[in-house]
Amino acid sequence: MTVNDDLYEGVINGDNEAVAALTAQAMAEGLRADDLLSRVLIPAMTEVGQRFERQEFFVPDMLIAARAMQAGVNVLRPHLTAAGVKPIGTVVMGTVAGDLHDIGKNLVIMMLEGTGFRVVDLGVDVSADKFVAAVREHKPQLVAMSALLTTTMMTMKVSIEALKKAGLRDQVKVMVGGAPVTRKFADDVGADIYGADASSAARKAKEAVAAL
Ligand code: B1M
Repeated sequence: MTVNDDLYEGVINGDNEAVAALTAQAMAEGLRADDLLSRVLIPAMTEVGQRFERQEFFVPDMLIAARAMQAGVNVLRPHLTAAGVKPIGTVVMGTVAGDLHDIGKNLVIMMLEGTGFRVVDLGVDVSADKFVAAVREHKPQLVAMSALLTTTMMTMKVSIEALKKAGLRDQVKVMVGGAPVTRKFADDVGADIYGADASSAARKAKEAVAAL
């Protein structure tokens, strides 16, 4: 078993302490933070989802795996975010109404911060009204919406329509992403940017803001 194998198993088994220690060990051995995320931690969560679908795992198992993943992500955070750099723009980000999944959102935030954005994190279960109020208050260049459920992704359209109704849509770019979201869906709901994963989301956000 390698450190990566132990880490993968640690996430699946929800072993917070082992995941934090093994992530730190892997970093000390010279592994890259983004590689650990994309090759070990995220695939472990994918396996958790597959076990849930096969009814081998239940909601509490997903929850403890999510906490373990977060323990690893917390170790990686300083390696993924840029400190003390003048912001290249402001992003308001949240997981949409009815949706409580926040691991992907938090990773996208870390990558956006690492790219130089100031990010206002609205948390989870963010209503259209809350997105509108945050745009009025923080005057971001970009609004970023995450959804993990097929039942909640349509609220992205509701939030985009609310921005239009408030007369704010022309002032911001809108980026959408999350496991069920596709490029076509992003176009259909009237988003400007589709983010397939955290690093491409940050890259596309930077390009979009540079083009303003
Ligand atoms: Co949930 N859950 N869950 N869950 N959960 C899924 C999403 C599911 C696919 C599992 C499955 O059946 N295989 C399934 C959804 C099915 C569907 O809609 N078709 C599901 C379900 C059904 C549910 C409940 C309904 C279960 C129940 O109660 N019966 C319930 C719903 C609660 C709610 O939200 N109202 C529920 C609850 C939970 C927990 C609370 C237990 C927990 C979440 C804990 C937390 O987030 N703090 C949980 C978990 C952990 C999962 C899985 C296993 C893992 C999600 C995750 O964190 N992945 C998930 C299965 C899976 O996805 N494999 C599942 C890792 C994360 C890094 O990936 O979030 O996709 P992801 O983010 C990626 C990209 O998508 C992208 O970048 C990230 C990194 O590259 N990205 C963006 C994300 N947002 C972006 C935004 C962008 C750009 C890119 O721009 C704005």
